[in-house]
Amino acid sequence: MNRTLPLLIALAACESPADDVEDPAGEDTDEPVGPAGPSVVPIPVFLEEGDGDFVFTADTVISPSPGAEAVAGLLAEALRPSTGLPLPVGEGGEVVLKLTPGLDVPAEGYLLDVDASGVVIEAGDVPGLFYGTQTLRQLLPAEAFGRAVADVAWTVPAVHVEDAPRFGWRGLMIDVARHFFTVDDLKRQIDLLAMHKMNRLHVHLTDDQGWRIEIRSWPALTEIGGATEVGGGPGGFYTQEEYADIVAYAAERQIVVVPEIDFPGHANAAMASYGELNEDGTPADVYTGAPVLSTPLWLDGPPTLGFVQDVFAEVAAITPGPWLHVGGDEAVGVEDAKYDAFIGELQAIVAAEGKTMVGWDEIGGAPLTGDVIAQHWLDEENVAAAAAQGAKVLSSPAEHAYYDMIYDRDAEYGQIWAGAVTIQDAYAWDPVPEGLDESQVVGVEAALWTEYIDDVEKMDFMVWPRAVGLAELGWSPEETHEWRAFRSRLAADGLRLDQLGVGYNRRDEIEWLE
Ligand code: TNX
Repeated sequence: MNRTLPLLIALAACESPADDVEDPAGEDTDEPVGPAGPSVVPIPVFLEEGDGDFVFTADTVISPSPGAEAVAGLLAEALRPSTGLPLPVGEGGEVVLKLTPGLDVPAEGYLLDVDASGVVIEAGDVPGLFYGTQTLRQLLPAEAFGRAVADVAWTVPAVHVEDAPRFGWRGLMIDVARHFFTVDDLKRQIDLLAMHKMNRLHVHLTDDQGWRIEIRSWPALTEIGGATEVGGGPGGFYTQEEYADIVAYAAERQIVVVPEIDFPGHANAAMASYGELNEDGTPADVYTGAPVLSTPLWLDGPPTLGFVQDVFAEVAAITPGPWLHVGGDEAVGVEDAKYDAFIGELQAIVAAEGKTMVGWDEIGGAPLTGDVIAQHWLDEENVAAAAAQGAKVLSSPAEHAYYDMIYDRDAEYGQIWAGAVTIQDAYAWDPVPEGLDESQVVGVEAALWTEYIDDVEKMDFMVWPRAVGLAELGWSPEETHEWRAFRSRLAADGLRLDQLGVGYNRRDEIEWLE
């Protein structure tokens, strides 16, 4: 088993990142391909332009079929502030959202037709319908994403689109433990994910530096563990009601929230909250440093297993989604046999809650049974071991999908242990690990670890536009994956991010538009 700890040998902050960091900005100086008609990101499976266009006016009505009302409501809400149009939802309108159970399109897929007389989006499931409306928003001028009324013609080109995702899991992980982020901060990222057809938000809720979710049977976890963060700030936590609010907001936007409680490593915040979780019976010191500490749970402690069970029972109760992430990474100093046995306990706990266990790739070194997802971040051997035991794989290789990594040597903050991750690096990689079959891969996920990310501006800058590349990698067919063409789509998407006020990195790999 390989449970290496790269951070201990890594440089942490990056005042002066290593000189051998690659800077591919100069590698590809060719003009981007295009402009080639509508710039929808992720690029749809099939898009054909027709003649003419449809124009949204003060008379336009959005008409949902039964079951499509919520999606229609969200579309109207999204378009009213920028268009200033009333856009009522009702019968007999020009913009038709048709939910047709049994329609012959893949899960989350949709058909979209626009001509001069109107728009028809049809799907077999609600997510598909929602994604059809996201494509429609992107076919409008970028100003449609603004928050104030813009004086432009709300024209949609005539198109026929057939679309469905390559992978079922297109996610972003946000570490709210190293630095705390508010409910509204997460909702804002949820909006940005949803417009790019991403469908998972993985929240890293616990770590050495903080515990962020209320557990009613163990209140000191948030009273003590919730009151710290990297750098000594006040930290914070979500009450169960606040967490449910995040989950519901995400669900309306077809995003499943995946909660992570990281055990057995990274458990210092819990151990600082309760003396009985420590071998010497006294609470551990709180930890507010940035470097990874990875204090493991006292696995032989009499209350430990009951504690772990209580935590997952409460988290499962506020998790309508099918997944519980148990961490499992960097259990430094834990003997293999104890680690393996503990992973076995976690599998039983998660199964008893009726959920599927997700863990970082180290879990591949332990015996796995049943439905498990191993999240590849570091070690291909662990991934192969997990897959050989029938586990599915979620691809988050640090050198492409860790957005706490710097973009380049000019970066003012960020990690460098996995190298620089340029926009191209975030886009151009194979989500199917060597030796695995695509059917063994559930999808892709980026990770924003927040040791050095302490505000929303930094979060925006590190996540965007890299996550646009990931979104396309997770959604669009492999044959469409072409960096030069993506560059022009991304430039167009930059205009949308501008409208939304996202402080993304306008790095010169892309010829950004004004
Ligand atoms: C490794 S990725 C970690 C995290 C750190 C991250 C920083 C993983 C499962 N563990 O604890 O925050 O690197 O890049």
